[in-house]
Amino acid sequence: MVGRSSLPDGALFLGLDSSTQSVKATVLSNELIIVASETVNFDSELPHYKTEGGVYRDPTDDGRIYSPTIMWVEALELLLEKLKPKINFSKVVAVSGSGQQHGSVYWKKGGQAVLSSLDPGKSLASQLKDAFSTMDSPIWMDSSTTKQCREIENAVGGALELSKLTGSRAYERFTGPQIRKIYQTAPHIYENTERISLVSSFMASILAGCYASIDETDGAGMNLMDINKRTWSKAVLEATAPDLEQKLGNLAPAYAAAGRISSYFVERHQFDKNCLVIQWSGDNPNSLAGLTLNTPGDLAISLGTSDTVFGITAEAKPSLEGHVFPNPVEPDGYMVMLCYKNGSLTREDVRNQCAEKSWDVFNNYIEKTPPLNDGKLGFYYKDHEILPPLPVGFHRYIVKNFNDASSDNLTEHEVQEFDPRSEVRAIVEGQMLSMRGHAERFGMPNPPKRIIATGGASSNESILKLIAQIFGCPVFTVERPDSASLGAALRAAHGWLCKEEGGFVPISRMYTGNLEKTSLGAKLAVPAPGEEGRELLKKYTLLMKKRMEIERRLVEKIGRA
Ligand code: ADP
Ligand code: XUL
Repeated sequence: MVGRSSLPDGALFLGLDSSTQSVKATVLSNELIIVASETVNFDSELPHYKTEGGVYRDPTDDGRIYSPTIMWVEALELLLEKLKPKINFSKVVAVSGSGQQHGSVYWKKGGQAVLSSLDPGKSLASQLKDAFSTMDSPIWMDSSTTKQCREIENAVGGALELSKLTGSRAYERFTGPQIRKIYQTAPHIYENTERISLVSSFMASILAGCYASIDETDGAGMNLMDINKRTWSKAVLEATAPDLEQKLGNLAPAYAAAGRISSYFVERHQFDKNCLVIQWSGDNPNSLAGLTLNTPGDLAISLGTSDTVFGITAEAKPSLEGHVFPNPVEPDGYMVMLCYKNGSLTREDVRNQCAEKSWDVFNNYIEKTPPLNDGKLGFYYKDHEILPPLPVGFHRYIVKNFNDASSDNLTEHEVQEFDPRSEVRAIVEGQMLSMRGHAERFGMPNPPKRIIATGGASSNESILKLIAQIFGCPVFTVERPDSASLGAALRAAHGWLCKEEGGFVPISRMYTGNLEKTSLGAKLAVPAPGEEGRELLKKYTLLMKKRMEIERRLVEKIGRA
Protein backbone atom coordinates (compact mmCIF):
# COMPACT_ATOMS: atom_id res chain seq x y z
CA MET A 1 0.00 0.00 0.00
CA VAL A 2 1.24 3.47 -0.80
CA GLY A 3 1.02 6.08 1.97
CA ARG A 4 0.54 9.84 1.98
CA SER A 5 4.03 10.55 0.76
CA SER A 6 3.52 8.06 -2.13
CA LEU A 7 6.07 5.77 -0.50
CA PRO A 8 5.08 2.28 0.67
CA ASP A 9 3.79 1.93 4.25
CA GLY A 10 6.37 0.54 6.65
CA ALA A 11 9.23 1.10 4.21
CA LEU A 12 12.53 2.51 5.47
CA PHE A 13 15.07 4.58 3.53
CA LEU A 14 18.70 4.46 4.60
CA GLY A 15 21.01 7.44 4.02
CA LEU A 16 24.73 7.14 4.73
CA ASP A 17 27.40 9.83 4.78
CA SER A 18 31.06 8.97 4.38
CA SER A 19 32.66 12.22 5.48
CA THR A 20 36.09 13.43 6.53
CA GLN A 21 35.90 12.61 10.24
CA SER A 22 33.14 10.03 10.44
CA VAL A 23 30.49 7.93 8.74
CA LYS A 24 26.92 8.67 9.66
CA ALA A 25 23.53 7.11 8.99
CA THR A 26 20.03 8.56 8.97
CA VAL A 27 16.97 6.36 8.48
CA LEU A 28 13.69 7.84 7.24
CA SER A 29 10.23 6.27 7.38
CA ASN A 30 7.82 6.43 4.44
CA GLU A 31 6.40 9.54 6.17
CA LEU A 32 9.91 11.06 5.90
CA ILE A 33 10.39 11.09 9.64
CA ILE A 34 13.80 10.25 11.11
CA VAL A 35 13.47 6.90 12.89
CA ALA A 36 17.14 6.20 13.64
CA SER A 37 20.60 7.66 13.26
CA GLU A 38 24.11 6.51 14.05
CA THR A 39 27.73 7.66 13.75
CA VAL A 40 31.17 6.10 13.70
CA ASN A 41 34.02 8.50 14.38
CA PHE A 42 37.27 7.45 12.69
CA ASP A 43 39.77 8.79 15.25
CA SER A 44 38.04 7.51 18.37
CA GLU A 45 36.30 4.34 17.18
CA LEU A 46 38.91 3.05 14.74
CA PRO A 47 42.02 4.21 16.63
CA HIS A 48 44.29 1.61 15.02
CA TYR A 49 44.38 3.74 11.86
CA LYS A 50 45.88 6.59 13.92
CA THR A 51 44.21 9.30 11.84
CA GLU A 52 43.83 12.87 13.07
CA GLY A 53 40.50 14.32 12.06
CA GLY A 54 40.14 11.25 9.81
CA VAL A 55 43.23 12.04 7.73
CA TYR A 56 46.99 11.71 7.39
CA ARG A 57 49.24 14.65 6.56
CA ASP A 58 52.35 13.61 4.62
CA PRO A 59 55.44 15.21 6.21
CA THR A 60 57.50 14.51 3.07
CA ASP A 61 55.13 15.96 0.47
CA ASP A 62 53.93 19.48 1.22
CA GLY A 63 50.14 19.71 1.19
CA ARG A 64 49.53 16.01 0.59
CA ILE A 65 46.57 14.89 2.69
CA TYR A 66 45.00 11.46 2.37
CA SER A 67 42.99 8.81 4.18
CA PRO A 68 43.35 5.02 4.32
CA THR A 69 40.74 3.68 1.88
CA ILE A 70 40.12 0.53 3.90
CA MET A 71 39.23 2.58 7.00
CA TRP A 72 36.08 3.76 5.22
CA VAL A 73 35.14 0.12 4.57
CA GLU A 74 35.68 -0.90 8.18
CA ALA A 75 33.73 2.13 9.36
CA LEU A 76 30.78 1.13 7.15
CA GLU A 77 30.76 -2.34 8.70
CA LEU A 78 30.87 -0.93 12.23
CA LEU A 79 28.12 1.56 11.38
CA LEU A 80 25.83 -1.24 10.18
CA GLU A 81 26.56 -3.26 13.33
CA LYS A 82 25.65 -0.25 15.50
CA LEU A 83 22.50 0.39 13.48
CA LYS A 84 21.33 -3.23 13.51
CA PRO A 85 19.60 -3.18 16.94
CA LYS A 86 17.80 0.04 16.00
CA ILE A 87 16.11 -0.87 12.71
CA ASN A 88 15.00 -3.89 10.76
CA PHE A 89 17.25 -3.93 7.69
CA SER A 90 14.76 -6.09 5.79
CA LYS A 91 12.37 -3.09 5.73
CA VAL A 92 14.90 -0.88 3.93
CA VAL A 93 13.63 -0.57 0.35
CA ALA A 94 16.36 1.80 -0.84
CA VAL A 95 19.74 3.02 0.35
CA SER A 96 21.77 5.94 -0.91
CA GLY A 97 24.64 7.99 0.34
CA SER A 98 26.86 10.97 0.47
CA GLY A 99 30.62 11.11 0.21
CA GLN A 100 33.12 13.84 0.96
CA GLN A 101 33.61 15.33 -2.49
CA HIS A 102 36.67 14.91 -4.75
CA GLY A 103 38.36 12.05 -2.80
CA SER A 104 39.29 9.07 -4.97
CA VAL A 105 39.79 5.31 -4.73
CA TYR A 106 41.97 3.22 -7.06
CA TRP A 107 40.70 -0.33 -7.66
CA LYS A 108 43.42 -2.59 -8.95
CA LYS A 109 43.07 -4.96 -11.89
CA GLY A 110 40.78 -7.77 -10.70
CA GLY A 111 38.99 -5.48 -8.21
CA GLN A 112 35.60 -6.03 -9.82
CA ALA A 113 35.97 -9.80 -9.42
CA VAL A 114 36.74 -9.44 -5.69
CA LEU A 115 33.81 -7.05 -5.25
CA SER A 116 31.29 -9.36 -6.87
CA SER A 117 32.28 -12.50 -4.97
CA LEU A 118 32.41 -11.37 -1.34
CA ASP A 119 31.93 -14.12 1.23
CA PRO A 120 29.22 -13.10 3.75
CA GLY A 121 30.98 -15.18 6.40
CA LYS A 122 33.95 -12.82 6.41
CA SER A 123 34.35 -9.10 7.05
CA LEU A 124 34.38 -6.65 4.14
CA ALA A 125 37.69 -5.13 5.19
CA SER A 126 39.50 -8.49 5.30
CA GLN A 127 38.34 -9.28 1.77
CA LEU A 128 38.82 -5.87 0.18
CA LYS A 129 42.15 -4.90 1.71
CA ASP A 130 44.10 -6.13 -1.32
CA ALA A 131 41.66 -4.86 -3.95
CA PHE A 132 43.31 -1.46 -4.47
CA SER A 133 46.31 -0.35 -6.49
CA THR A 134 47.12 2.12 -3.70
CA MET A 135 45.96 1.97 -0.08
CA ASP A 136 45.84 5.78 0.11
CA SER A 137 42.94 7.90 -1.04
CA PRO A 138 43.77 11.53 -1.79
CA ILE A 139 41.01 13.66 -0.26
CA TRP A 140 39.54 17.13 -0.62
CA MET A 141 41.98 18.67 1.88
CA ASP A 142 44.96 17.93 -0.36
CA SER A 143 46.72 20.93 -1.88
CA SER A 144 49.74 19.23 -3.44
CA THR A 145 48.75 19.34 -7.12
CA THR A 146 49.28 22.98 -8.13
CA LYS A 147 51.62 21.92 -10.95
CA GLN A 148 49.05 19.51 -12.39
CA CYS A 149 46.31 22.18 -12.12
CA ARG A 150 48.31 24.62 -14.22
CA GLU A 151 49.20 21.92 -16.76
CA ILE A 152 45.56 20.94 -17.24
CA GLU A 153 44.38 24.57 -17.47
CA ASN A 154 47.09 25.40 -19.99
CA ALA A 155 46.26 22.38 -22.12
CA VAL A 156 42.66 23.52 -22.61
CA GLY A 157 43.30 27.23 -23.12
CA GLY A 158 43.45 28.61 -19.58
CA ALA A 159 41.64 28.66 -16.24
CA LEU A 160 38.49 30.36 -17.51
CA GLU A 161 38.18 27.97 -20.45
CA LEU A 162 38.45 25.00 -18.09
CA SER A 163 35.83 26.57 -15.85
CA LYS A 164 33.44 27.14 -18.75
CA LEU A 165 33.96 23.54 -19.81
CA THR A 166 33.78 21.77 -16.45
CA GLY A 167 32.15 24.25 -14.03
CA SER A 168 35.36 25.08 -12.13
CA ARG A 169 38.89 26.19 -12.86
CA ALA A 170 41.46 23.61 -11.77
CA TYR A 171 41.60 23.12 -8.00
CA GLU A 172 44.23 21.10 -6.19
CA ARG A 173 41.65 18.90 -4.47
CA PHE A 174 39.67 18.12 -7.62
CA THR A 175 40.06 14.53 -8.78
CA GLY A 176 41.47 15.20 -12.26
CA PRO A 177 44.64 16.94 -10.98
CA GLN A 178 44.94 14.22 -8.30
CA ILE A 179 44.77 11.50 -10.94
CA ARG A 180 47.36 13.31 -13.06
CA LYS A 181 49.71 13.48 -10.10
CA ILE A 182 49.44 9.72 -9.55
CA TYR A 183 49.94 9.10 -13.27
CA GLN A 184 53.07 11.28 -13.24
CA THR A 185 54.63 10.30 -9.91
CA ALA A 186 53.51 6.67 -9.55
CA PRO A 187 52.87 5.40 -13.10
CA HIS A 188 52.86 1.76 -11.92
CA ILE A 189 49.86 2.52 -9.68
CA TYR A 190 48.03 4.25 -12.52
CA GLU A 191 48.82 1.40 -14.89
CA ASN A 192 47.61 -1.21 -12.39
CA THR A 193 44.30 0.63 -11.81
CA GLU A 194 41.19 -0.96 -13.29
CA ARG A 195 38.67 1.60 -12.01
CA ILE A 196 38.81 4.98 -10.31
CA SER A 197 35.90 5.71 -7.99
CA LEU A 198 34.98 8.81 -6.05
CA VAL A 199 34.27 8.29 -2.33
CA SER A 200 30.58 8.40 -3.28
CA SER A 201 30.70 5.85 -6.10
CA PHE A 202 33.15 3.71 -4.10
CA MET A 203 30.68 3.22 -1.26
CA ALA A 204 27.84 2.63 -3.74
CA SER A 205 30.01 -0.01 -5.44
CA ILE A 206 30.50 -1.89 -2.18
CA LEU A 207 26.76 -1.92 -1.50
CA ALA A 208 25.87 -2.94 -5.05
CA GLY A 209 28.67 -5.52 -5.38
CA CYS A 210 29.81 -4.08 -8.71
CA TYR A 211 31.43 -0.86 -9.91
CA ALA A 212 28.84 1.93 -9.59
CA SER A 213 28.86 4.85 -12.01
CA ILE A 214 30.04 8.25 -10.88
CA ASP A 215 26.97 10.46 -10.53
CA GLU A 216 26.85 13.62 -12.66
CA THR A 217 26.77 15.94 -9.66
CA ASP A 218 29.81 14.61 -7.82
CA GLY A 219 31.42 14.03 -11.23
CA ALA A 220 31.47 17.79 -11.71
CA GLY A 221 33.96 18.01 -8.83
CA MET A 222 36.66 16.31 -10.87
CA ASN A 223 37.60 18.91 -13.53
CA LEU A 224 36.83 16.16 -16.05
CA MET A 225 33.15 16.43 -16.95
CA ASP A 226 31.57 18.71 -19.53
CA ILE A 227 29.16 20.65 -17.30
CA ASN A 228 26.67 21.32 -20.10
CA LYS A 229 26.67 17.92 -21.81
CA ARG A 230 27.23 15.95 -18.60
CA THR A 231 29.61 13.58 -20.34
CA TRP A 232 33.37 13.18 -19.90
CA SER A 233 35.18 15.95 -21.75
CA LYS A 234 37.61 14.35 -24.20
CA ALA A 235 39.84 17.43 -24.19
CA VAL A 236 40.30 17.41 -20.42
CA LEU A 237 40.64 13.64 -20.22
CA GLU A 238 43.53 13.87 -22.68
CA ALA A 239 45.11 16.69 -20.71
CA THR A 240 44.91 14.62 -17.53
CA ALA A 241 46.11 11.07 -18.18
CA PRO A 242 46.06 8.44 -20.94
CA ASP A 243 43.29 5.83 -21.22
CA LEU A 244 41.37 7.59 -18.48
CA GLU A 245 37.84 7.18 -19.82
CA GLN A 246 37.84 3.42 -19.42
CA LYS A 247 39.10 3.74 -15.85
CA LEU A 248 36.28 6.14 -15.00
CA GLY A 249 33.36 4.17 -16.44
CA ASN A 250 30.03 5.86 -17.17
CA LEU A 251 28.30 8.81 -15.58
CA ALA A 252 24.73 8.53 -14.28
CA PRO A 253 22.15 10.97 -12.92
CA ALA A 254 21.99 11.09 -9.11
CA TYR A 255 18.42 9.77 -8.99
CA ALA A 256 19.26 6.57 -10.93
CA ALA A 257 19.64 3.15 -9.34
CA ALA A 258 23.14 1.68 -9.25
CA GLY A 259 21.56 -1.75 -8.83
CA ARG A 260 20.11 -4.02 -6.14
CA ILE A 261 21.98 -4.50 -2.89
CA SER A 262 24.58 -7.26 -3.16
CA SER A 263 23.94 -10.73 -1.74
CA TYR A 264 26.71 -10.04 0.79
CA PHE A 265 24.45 -7.60 2.67
CA VAL A 266 21.37 -9.78 2.18
CA GLU A 267 23.04 -12.75 3.83
CA ARG A 268 25.18 -10.99 6.42
CA HIS A 269 22.83 -8.20 7.47
CA GLN A 270 19.41 -9.49 6.34
CA PHE A 271 18.69 -6.73 3.84
CA ASP A 272 15.88 -7.52 1.40
CA LYS A 273 17.26 -8.74 -1.91
CA ASN A 274 15.17 -6.16 -3.77
CA CYS A 275 16.59 -3.23 -1.81
CA LEU A 276 17.73 -0.63 -4.33
CA VAL A 277 21.09 1.10 -4.18
CA ILE A 278 20.52 4.62 -5.49
CA GLN A 279 23.55 6.48 -6.85
CA TRP A 280 25.56 8.17 -4.12
CA SER A 281 26.59 11.79 -4.56
CA GLY A 282 28.76 14.39 -2.82
CA ASP A 283 28.09 15.65 0.70
CA ASN A 284 27.27 19.21 -0.33
CA PRO A 285 24.83 18.11 -3.06
CA ASN A 286 23.16 15.75 -0.58
CA SER A 287 22.86 18.58 1.93
CA LEU A 288 21.18 20.65 -0.77
CA ALA A 289 18.61 17.84 -1.10
CA GLY A 290 18.28 17.37 2.67
CA LEU A 291 17.68 21.08 3.23
CA THR A 292 15.00 20.93 0.49
CA LEU A 293 16.65 23.94 -1.13
CA ASN A 294 14.44 24.89 -4.05
CA THR A 295 14.15 28.69 -3.93
CA PRO A 296 16.84 30.71 -5.72
CA GLY A 297 16.82 33.31 -2.89
CA ASP A 298 17.84 30.72 -0.29
CA LEU A 299 21.46 30.28 0.68
CA ALA A 300 22.79 27.30 2.61
CA ILE A 301 25.83 27.48 4.85
CA SER A 302 27.37 24.19 5.91
CA LEU A 303 29.77 24.36 8.85
CA GLY A 304 31.33 20.88 8.88
CA THR A 305 35.00 19.97 8.57
CA SER A 306 34.94 22.29 5.57
CA ASP A 307 32.74 25.37 5.46
CA THR A 308 30.66 25.68 2.32
CA VAL A 309 28.10 28.13 0.96
CA PHE A 310 25.69 26.97 -1.71
CA GLY A 311 22.49 27.78 -3.53
CA ILE A 312 20.59 26.78 -6.65
CA THR A 313 20.45 28.35 -10.09
CA ALA A 314 18.74 27.58 -13.39
CA GLU A 315 21.79 28.20 -15.57
CA ALA A 316 25.46 27.22 -15.48
CA LYS A 317 27.60 30.37 -15.52
CA PRO A 318 31.02 29.23 -14.29
CA SER A 319 33.70 31.80 -13.50
CA LEU A 320 37.17 31.87 -11.98
CA GLU A 321 35.81 31.51 -8.47
CA GLY A 322 33.49 28.93 -6.94
CA HIS A 323 31.97 25.85 -8.52
CA VAL A 324 28.98 24.91 -10.62
CA PHE A 325 27.59 21.37 -10.20
CA PRO A 326 24.43 19.80 -11.63
CA ASN A 327 21.57 19.95 -9.11
CA PRO A 328 21.32 16.37 -7.77
CA VAL A 329 17.52 16.44 -7.51
CA GLU A 330 16.60 18.62 -10.51
CA PRO A 331 18.11 17.26 -13.72
CA ASP A 332 17.87 20.58 -15.63
CA GLY A 333 19.17 22.78 -12.82
CA TYR A 334 22.49 23.56 -11.18
CA MET A 335 23.94 24.27 -7.77
CA VAL A 336 26.61 26.88 -7.12
CA MET A 337 29.07 26.55 -4.30
CA LEU A 338 32.02 28.09 -2.48
CA CYS A 339 34.30 25.96 -0.31
CA TYR A 340 36.65 26.82 2.55
CA LYS A 341 39.17 24.37 3.93
CA ASN A 342 39.65 26.15 7.26
CA GLY A 343 36.28 25.41 8.82
CA SER A 344 35.55 23.52 12.04
CA LEU A 345 39.06 22.18 12.65
CA THR A 346 40.54 25.69 12.57
CA ARG A 347 37.80 27.01 14.86
CA GLU A 348 38.56 24.08 17.16
CA ASP A 349 42.23 25.05 17.21
CA VAL A 350 41.42 28.62 18.23
CA ARG A 351 38.93 27.29 20.79
CA ASN A 352 41.63 25.02 22.24
CA GLN A 353 44.19 27.78 22.43
CA CYS A 354 42.00 30.66 23.57
CA ALA A 355 38.84 29.25 25.15
CA GLU A 356 39.85 26.38 27.45
CA LYS A 357 38.90 23.76 24.83
CA SER A 358 35.23 24.48 25.50
CA TRP A 359 32.51 25.64 23.11
CA ASP A 360 30.72 27.18 26.11
CA VAL A 361 33.71 29.38 26.89
CA PHE A 362 34.12 30.11 23.16
CA ASN A 363 30.48 31.26 22.96
CA ASN A 364 30.80 33.25 26.14
CA TYR A 365 33.67 35.18 24.54
CA ILE A 366 31.55 35.89 21.47
CA GLU A 367 28.76 37.22 23.68
CA LYS A 368 31.19 39.34 25.75
CA THR A 369 32.85 41.07 22.80
CA PRO A 370 31.14 43.83 20.79
CA PRO A 371 29.84 43.34 17.23
CA LEU A 372 32.55 44.45 14.73
CA ASN A 373 35.16 43.47 17.35
CA ASP A 374 36.49 47.05 17.55
CA GLY A 375 37.79 46.59 14.03
CA LYS A 376 39.85 43.46 14.76
CA LEU A 377 39.93 41.47 11.57
CA GLY A 378 41.65 38.09 11.33
CA PHE A 379 42.59 35.57 8.62
CA TYR A 380 43.13 32.08 10.04
CA TYR A 381 44.68 29.42 7.82
CA LYS A 382 45.73 26.36 9.79
CA ASP A 383 45.75 24.51 6.48
CA HIS A 384 46.48 25.86 3.02
CA GLU A 385 43.22 27.66 2.19
CA ILE A 386 41.16 27.13 -0.97
CA LEU A 387 39.23 30.41 -0.90
CA PRO A 388 41.35 32.49 -1.24
CA PRO A 389 44.34 30.34 -2.24
CA LEU A 390 46.62 31.29 0.66
CA PRO A 391 49.25 29.26 2.52
CA VAL A 392 49.23 28.31 6.19
CA GLY A 393 49.42 31.39 8.43
CA PHE A 394 47.41 33.73 10.65
CA HIS A 395 47.10 37.44 9.74
CA ARG A 396 45.58 40.00 12.08
CA TYR A 397 44.64 43.64 11.45
CA ILE A 398 42.96 46.47 13.29
CA VAL A 399 40.69 48.50 11.04
CA LYS A 400 39.96 52.11 11.94
CA ASN A 401 37.16 54.52 10.98
CA PHE A 402 34.52 51.89 10.22
CA ASN A 403 32.32 53.29 12.98
CA ASP A 404 31.10 55.97 10.62
CA ALA A 405 28.76 53.91 8.46
CA SER A 406 29.17 56.26 5.49
CA SER A 407 32.94 56.23 5.58
CA ASP A 408 34.87 54.91 2.63
CA ASN A 409 38.12 55.82 4.24
CA LEU A 410 38.92 52.79 6.34
CA THR A 411 42.54 52.31 7.33
CA GLU A 412 44.17 49.32 8.92
CA HIS A 413 47.43 48.20 10.45
CA GLU A 414 48.75 44.72 11.03
CA VAL A 415 49.24 43.36 14.56
CA GLN A 416 50.86 40.17 15.86
CA GLU A 417 48.12 39.02 18.20
CA PHE A 418 44.69 39.64 19.67
CA ASP A 419 43.55 38.99 23.21
CA PRO A 420 41.84 35.54 23.49
CA ARG A 421 38.29 36.92 23.51
CA SER A 422 38.82 39.04 20.42
CA GLU A 423 40.57 36.15 18.69
CA VAL A 424 37.47 33.99 19.16
CA ARG A 425 35.14 36.64 17.74
CA ALA A 426 37.59 37.43 14.95
CA ILE A 427 37.74 33.88 13.59
CA VAL A 428 33.95 33.59 13.37
CA GLU A 429 33.25 37.15 12.17
CA GLY A 430 36.07 36.94 9.65
CA GLN A 431 34.74 33.72 8.12
CA MET A 432 31.22 35.09 7.80
CA LEU A 433 32.47 38.35 6.25
CA SER A 434 34.48 36.32 3.77
CA MET A 435 31.49 34.15 2.93
CA ARG A 436 29.33 37.20 2.34
CA GLY A 437 31.95 38.94 0.22
CA HIS A 438 32.63 35.95 -1.98
CA ALA A 439 28.98 34.91 -2.24
CA GLU A 440 28.09 38.40 -3.51
CA ARG A 441 30.98 38.37 -5.96
CA PHE A 442 29.85 34.97 -7.27
CA GLY A 443 26.34 36.33 -7.92
CA MET A 444 24.62 34.50 -5.09
CA PRO A 445 21.51 36.22 -3.66
CA ASN A 446 22.31 39.48 -1.93
CA PRO A 447 20.88 39.72 0.62
CA PRO A 448 19.61 36.16 0.75
CA LYS A 449 15.92 35.71 1.59
CA ARG A 450 17.06 33.34 4.29
CA ILE A 451 20.05 31.23 5.20
CA ILE A 452 19.72 27.60 6.18
CA ALA A 453 22.65 26.50 8.32
CA THR A 454 23.81 22.92 8.70
CA GLY A 455 26.91 20.87 9.65
CA GLY A 456 28.41 20.28 13.11
CA ALA A 457 28.89 23.94 14.05
CA SER A 458 25.34 24.92 13.09
CA SER A 459 24.27 23.70 16.53
CA ASN A 460 26.10 26.74 17.92
CA GLU A 461 23.64 29.58 18.42
CA SER A 462 26.29 32.26 18.96
CA ILE A 463 27.67 31.46 15.51
CA LEU A 464 24.17 31.53 13.99
CA LYS A 465 23.55 34.95 15.53
CA LEU A 466 26.67 36.31 13.87
CA ILE A 467 25.57 34.91 10.51
CA ALA A 468 22.21 36.72 10.82
CA GLN A 469 23.92 40.01 11.74
CA ILE A 470 26.51 39.86 8.97
CA PHE A 471 24.21 38.70 6.15
CA GLY A 472 21.20 40.70 7.39
CA CYS A 473 18.67 37.90 7.01
CA PRO A 474 16.97 35.23 9.14
CA VAL A 475 18.84 31.98 9.78
CA PHE A 476 17.07 28.63 9.78
CA THR A 477 18.30 25.21 10.85
CA VAL A 478 17.05 21.68 10.29
CA GLU A 479 16.17 19.10 12.92
CA ARG A 480 19.67 17.66 12.96
CA PRO A 481 22.92 19.14 11.74
CA ASP A 482 23.89 16.19 9.51
CA SER A 483 21.86 17.16 6.48
CA ALA A 484 24.16 15.13 4.20
CA SER A 485 22.98 11.73 5.50
CA LEU A 486 19.43 13.06 5.81
CA GLY A 487 19.61 14.21 2.18
CA ALA A 488 20.98 10.81 1.21
CA ALA A 489 18.02 9.08 2.87
CA LEU A 490 15.65 11.44 1.08
CA ARG A 491 17.41 10.77 -2.22
CA ALA A 492 17.10 7.03 -1.55
CA ALA A 493 13.34 7.54 -1.34
CA HIS A 494 13.38 9.77 -4.41
CA GLY A 495 15.41 7.26 -6.42
CA TRP A 496 13.03 4.50 -5.37
CA LEU A 497 10.05 6.58 -6.54
CA CYS A 498 11.70 7.43 -9.88
CA LYS A 499 12.40 3.74 -10.46
CA GLU A 500 8.81 2.87 -9.52
CA GLU A 501 7.43 5.48 -11.93
CA GLY A 502 9.83 4.55 -14.71
CA GLY A 503 11.49 7.98 -14.96
CA PHE A 504 12.34 11.20 -13.13
CA VAL A 505 9.68 12.69 -10.86
CA PRO A 506 10.19 15.99 -9.00
CA ILE A 507 11.49 15.29 -5.51
CA SER A 508 9.08 17.84 -4.03
CA ARG A 509 6.22 15.46 -4.82
CA MET A 510 7.25 13.49 -1.76
CA TYR A 511 6.77 16.35 0.67
CA THR A 512 4.89 19.32 -0.86
CA GLY A 513 2.16 20.52 1.48
CA ASN A 514 3.41 18.17 4.15
CA LEU A 515 6.92 19.44 4.89
CA GLU A 516 6.16 20.53 8.44
CA LYS A 517 5.04 17.03 9.39
CA THR A 518 8.30 15.49 8.17
CA SER A 519 11.82 15.72 9.61
CA LEU A 520 12.80 17.96 6.69
CA GLY A 521 11.14 21.24 7.67
CA ALA A 522 13.57 24.05 8.51
CA LYS A 523 12.90 26.01 11.68
CA LEU A 524 13.75 29.62 12.41
CA ALA A 525 16.83 29.81 14.63
CA VAL A 526 17.65 33.53 14.54
CA PRO A 527 15.32 36.21 13.09
CA ALA A 528 16.52 38.91 10.71
CA PRO A 529 18.06 41.86 12.58
CA GLY A 530 15.72 44.80 13.34
CA GLU A 531 16.37 48.56 12.97
CA GLU A 532 19.46 48.56 15.17
CA GLY A 533 20.69 45.55 13.25
CA ARG A 534 20.31 47.38 9.94
CA GLU A 535 22.70 50.10 11.12
CA LEU A 536 25.14 47.42 12.20
CA LEU A 537 24.75 45.72 8.84
CA LYS A 538 25.99 48.87 7.07
CA LYS A 539 29.14 48.80 9.16
CA TYR A 540 29.62 45.11 8.53
CA THR A 541 29.31 45.89 4.82
CA LEU A 542 32.22 48.34 5.09
CA LEU A 543 34.26 45.86 7.04
CA MET A 544 33.48 43.14 4.49
CA LYS A 545 34.75 45.35 1.63
CA LYS A 546 37.87 46.11 3.62
CA ARG A 547 38.42 42.43 4.26
CA MET A 548 38.12 41.60 0.55
CA GLU A 549 40.66 44.34 -0.22
CA ILE A 550 43.18 43.04 2.35
CA GLU A 551 42.59 39.52 1.12
CA ARG A 552 43.34 40.53 -2.47
CA ARG A 553 46.61 42.08 -1.33
CA LEU A 554 47.54 38.95 0.63
CA VAL A 555 46.87 36.80 -2.43
CA GLU A 556 49.03 39.07 -4.61
CA LYS A 557 51.82 38.91 -2.05
CA ILE A 558 51.82 35.30 -0.87
CA GLY A 559 49.12 33.42 -2.80
CA ARG A 560 49.58 30.90 -5.57
CA ALA A 561 49.23 31.79 -9.21
P1 ADP B 1 31.96 16.37 8.65
O1 ADP B 1 30.61 15.83 8.28
O2 ADP B 1 32.57 17.28 7.62
O3 ADP B 1 32.94 15.31 9.08
P2 ADP B 1 30.46 17.61 10.82
O4 ADP B 1 29.41 18.32 10.05
O5 ADP B 1 30.08 16.37 11.56
O6 ADP B 1 31.75 17.32 9.93
O7 ADP B 1 31.07 18.67 11.86
C1 ADP B 1 32.05 18.29 12.78
C2 ADP B 1 32.61 19.54 13.42
O8 ADP B 1 31.57 20.24 14.11
C3 ADP B 1 33.67 19.26 14.46
O9 ADP B 1 34.97 19.33 13.89
C4 ADP B 1 33.42 20.35 15.52
O10 ADP B 1 34.49 21.28 15.55
C5 ADP B 1 32.19 21.09 15.05
N1 ADP B 1 31.26 21.37 16.16
C6 ADP B 1 30.54 20.51 16.89
N2 ADP B 1 29.85 21.16 17.87
C7 ADP B 1 30.14 22.47 17.75
C8 ADP B 1 29.76 23.68 18.46
N3 ADP B 1 28.92 23.64 19.50
N4 ADP B 1 30.29 24.84 18.03
C9 ADP B 1 31.13 24.91 16.99
N5 ADP B 1 31.53 23.82 16.30
C10 ADP B 1 31.05 22.62 16.67
C1 XUL C 1 33.66 20.70 -1.52
C2 XUL C 1 34.71 20.19 -0.62
C3 XUL C 1 34.34 19.78 0.77
C4 XUL C 1 34.19 18.28 0.82
C5 XUL C 1 34.23 17.71 2.22
O1 XUL C 1 34.15 21.12 -2.74
O2 XUL C 1 35.85 20.07 -0.99
O3 XUL C 1 33.18 20.42 1.21
O4 XUL C 1 33.03 17.88 0.13
O5 XUL C 1 33.16 17.94 2.97
